[in-house]
Amino acid sequence: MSKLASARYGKDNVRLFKVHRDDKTGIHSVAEMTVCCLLEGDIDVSYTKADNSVVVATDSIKNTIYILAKQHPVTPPELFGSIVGTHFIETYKHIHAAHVHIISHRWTRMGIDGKPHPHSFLRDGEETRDVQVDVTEGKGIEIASSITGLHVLKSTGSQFWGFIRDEYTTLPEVWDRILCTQVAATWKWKKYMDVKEVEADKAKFDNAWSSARDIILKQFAEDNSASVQATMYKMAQQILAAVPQAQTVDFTLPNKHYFEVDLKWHKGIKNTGKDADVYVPQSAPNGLIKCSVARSEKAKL
Ligand code: AZA
Repeated sequence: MSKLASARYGKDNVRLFKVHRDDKTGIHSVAEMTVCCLLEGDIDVSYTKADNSVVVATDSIKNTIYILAKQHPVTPPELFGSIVGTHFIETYKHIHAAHVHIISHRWTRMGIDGKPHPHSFLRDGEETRDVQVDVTEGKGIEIASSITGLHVLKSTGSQFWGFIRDEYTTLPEVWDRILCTQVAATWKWKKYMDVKEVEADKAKFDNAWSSARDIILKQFAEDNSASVQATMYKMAQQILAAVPQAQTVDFTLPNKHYFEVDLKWHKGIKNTGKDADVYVPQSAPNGLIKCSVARSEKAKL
């Protein structure tokens, strides 16, 4: 015997671009997104009895996303995700939860002759701003905001020593190394009751994103890092301090290794330790360091 333990379905990779044109100033703003919207509810019979009468077609889900993008602002993505999710649970009685994931792609305004250009943008990196919005009937709206794919490197100001040395250890201790990672950071917001409450916090989402990004970059650059672990913990603590509504901050940092290459076999060239300036970037394997930092009980009071 078997039973359907859980099910959700919807449309993934819905590509969306919206231009906002300010007719008075002639300044345009653009937003490009990739949206995934998955629904949950009384939909079991579509799996177990081949009964499609409960199915909002994934094509209709896609159409709805475009219509809502026409009718509402798509930024900040935390608000647009809440609008999309709430639409589905309010429109279909048998849909009880909607899970919306939005990836916002970078289009940074060009600076031309030292001035911000009104309608030209560049893709300066593959970093994205992501949100996960979970809207559940009777339970409100849960939002997690993320910075993903922020690729950073420093050529000094990073050490790694004092770790366990035993019969499995070959890694030398270092007091100066290259540190490179691709930041994925997520901060979870307090629960919201409805879209109105999310809308009231509208400005906070953009501010939190730029504060978190600034903190990550400043801490990465300025910390004399004892390890990826120690540096990421400092970043998370500072984000919690800067964003009072954030409940937790999660980090995932790959340690993208750059190894020295010993060249003494060629005419005794010195390229190790203090003489190293040519390195081999390693594609695999890499360290992977994660943490979740929450407010302590005392701090919550
Ligand atoms: N953390 C680091 O920062 N660097 C490392 C580790 C680690 O856990 N292990 N090897 N190199």
